[in-house]
Amino acid sequence: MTTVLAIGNKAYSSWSLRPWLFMKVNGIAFEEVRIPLYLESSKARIFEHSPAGKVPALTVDDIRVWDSLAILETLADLHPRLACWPRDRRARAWARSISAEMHSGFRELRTALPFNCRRRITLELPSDTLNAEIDRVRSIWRDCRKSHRGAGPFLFGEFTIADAMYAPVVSRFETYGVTVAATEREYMDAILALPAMRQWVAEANVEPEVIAHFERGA
Ligand SMILES: N[C@@H](CCC(=O)N[C@@H](CS)C(=O)NCC(=O)O)C(=O)O
Repeated sequence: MTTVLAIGNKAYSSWSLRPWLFMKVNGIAFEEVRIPLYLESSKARIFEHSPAGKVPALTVDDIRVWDSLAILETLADLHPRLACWPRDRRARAWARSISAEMHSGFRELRTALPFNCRRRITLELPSDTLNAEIDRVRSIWRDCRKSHRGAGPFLFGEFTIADAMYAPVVSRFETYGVTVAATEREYMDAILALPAMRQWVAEANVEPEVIAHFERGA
């Protein structure tokens, strides 16, 4: 099986982190093609992997899939033995709902807190909309952890696609110093302590590219 995952800069590409982290945590072997974004040559290189012209994109033999959530769903299809989604049907519906909610919403969070896992900055005067989105993420984490506390440190106990979907937000909360309560902090620490997450950040730290948009103040 030939598996190739095309990703953007590790420093900046939150969407790329989702499938990359999921595959690493689950020991799914793949060839990584890192395409630094927003350079003269970037778009043409991305189109070699994705008709949408965006990363991440996954190719497994003759299967081509793009968009992070579609990639994660395809990995669940290809690896039915892995706990890609929670095994319990009710928890699975819940995990799918919060994953889709993250995928299609939280616009203000994305705009006001651009992903940049290399930085440390203090969030000042967040707007009401941003505060509401932060509160929603925190309550998702709290509710999931409350129900699955005995089963492991992640949202549904074991690491699932839902955690891959929320890992970039964990990074944002960490880098922008968002204030969280103890349960939420525990969850963030579990994600940040994953060897794969540490590897992503370590590799981001040595990337030479700097993109001004992602470096601006919050
Ligand atoms: N909804 C898509 C979003 C993908 C996306 O916006 N990727 C950005 C990088 S984080 C990108 O490829 N930007 C480069 C470009 O638009 O040229 C997903 O989940 O994969």
